[in-house]
Amino acid sequence: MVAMKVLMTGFEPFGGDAVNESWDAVRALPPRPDVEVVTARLPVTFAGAVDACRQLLALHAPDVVIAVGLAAGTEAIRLERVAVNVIDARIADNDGVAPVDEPVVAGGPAAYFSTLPLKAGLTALRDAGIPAVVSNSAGTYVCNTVFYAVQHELAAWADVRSGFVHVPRADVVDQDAASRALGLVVDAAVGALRGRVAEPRTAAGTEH
Ligand code: PCA
Repeated sequence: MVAMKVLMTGFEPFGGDAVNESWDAVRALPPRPDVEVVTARLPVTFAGAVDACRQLLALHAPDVVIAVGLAAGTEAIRLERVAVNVIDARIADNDGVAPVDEPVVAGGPAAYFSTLPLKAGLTALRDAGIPAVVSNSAGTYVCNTVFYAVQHELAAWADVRSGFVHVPRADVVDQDAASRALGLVVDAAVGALRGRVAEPRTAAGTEH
């Protein structure tokens, strides 16, 4: 069987933190059978992160792309459903840049959905005892920007699954559990591409 290629990214620290749990979780990803995983650490800058992603996609032509970021203050792994075409930065990025109400891609669609099998991933994480939710907003900062830019780049590609996962701080979900969770999301995406994983009809919505 031809090995699938997975690109998984985390972020450098930002906002005065010394670490970023997203990169710690990505780099500790347990190896997967029949899957070649390429990992990269992205800068927390609007321009640099998007440039880096475009280069990584062109270089590796991955079958699965999972970008991962830290969502401080959250209590569960967040499988992001939707990327929106807006930047509204509450704090400056690591370049000191803080756009307000600017598009990620001028003239681009309002939003893109994740193409990861969210409900299969959610079920796998919950079955593994890892707290997980489907989230309907990845925010309006660098994470959402990367998510949107990746979905926009890949919109014309066939047979690719891509999306974004936010991890909580390590005192809520430790690095081992976060890495295992990312591995399960990879497995679900690869399984979906191979036609082996069906999306269960599991309700995961919220009223607000
Ligand atoms: N979290 C930020 C940017 C980098 C990161 O890890 C976010 O959620 O936008």
